[in-house]
Amino acid sequence: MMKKVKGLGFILSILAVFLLAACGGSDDESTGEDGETNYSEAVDHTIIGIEPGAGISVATENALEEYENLDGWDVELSSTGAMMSELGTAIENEEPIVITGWNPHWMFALYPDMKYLEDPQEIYGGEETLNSLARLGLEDDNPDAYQFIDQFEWEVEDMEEIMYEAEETGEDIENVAVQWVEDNQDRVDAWAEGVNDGNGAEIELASTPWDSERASSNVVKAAMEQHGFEVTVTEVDVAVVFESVASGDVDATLAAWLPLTHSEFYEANQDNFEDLGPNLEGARIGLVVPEYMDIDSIEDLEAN
Ligand code: PBE
Repeated sequence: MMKKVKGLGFILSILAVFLLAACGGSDDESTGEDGETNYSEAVDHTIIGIEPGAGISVATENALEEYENLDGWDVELSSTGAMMSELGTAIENEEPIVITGWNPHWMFALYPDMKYLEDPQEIYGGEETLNSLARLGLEDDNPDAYQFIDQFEWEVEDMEEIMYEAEETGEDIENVAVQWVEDNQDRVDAWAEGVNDGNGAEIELASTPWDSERASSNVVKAAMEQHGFEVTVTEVDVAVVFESVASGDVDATLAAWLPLTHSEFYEANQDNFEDLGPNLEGARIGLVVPEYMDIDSIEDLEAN
């Protein structure tokens, strides 16, 4: 009898070992019982963002407040370069990641299998335009420079072509922009239509350090310099871009993402600059994930 009980105990303990192994088989706590990945746990309830102060960073902080299902989430703000390198590592290992993404940028050219998460609360707005702003008085002081900047317009694909090439070749964006102007002379000529030679007039453009704005500013610089203007591009924080156009410290900027991304800076300064309208249409910002993540909406993420 004793022996029998012992035997049963032995069998039970073997069973227990198997059961434990089966349940705890995965040391990845983000895999649920049904084998489905809990992406929110897998990414540690963290969105990988870019520089603090960027419009998209401000929007993401709003998203964390407005979406109930993002309760207990954080956004890691550091730099665009750091975010891109985390994205690269995640994609290489097919791991989940949630980033702040936008177009125009080379991220979708390099990693085409990514998607924007639906944003039912429209925290990230819809289609954005990139607008040119001029300081008050530029039209009177230098109507030709004003007209050139006003006539500058191009497409998402143009900007992304420059950004992607700079990324792929390691060449400085400024040089790629100069080359683009040489290769697209017909486009550039349209911006100069009816504009008199600048006769050495100095023009200062405020830009941000993001590749998108480095591309547009350096394209316009190269194009205006073909027409006798002396153009300086000054890279500053995005808040300072708006302030410096409003104060008249610089002549213009091509870098205003509207109506949402830079709305805060726009509204704070809007009586003190002239909005020349879009130089690019079809821009977008939002939360972006790799296609292999089986979710479609920000609301598919789970609170912590
Ligand atoms: N961006 C790119 C900027 C504008 C240019 C989307 C990262 C932002 O302020 O969010």
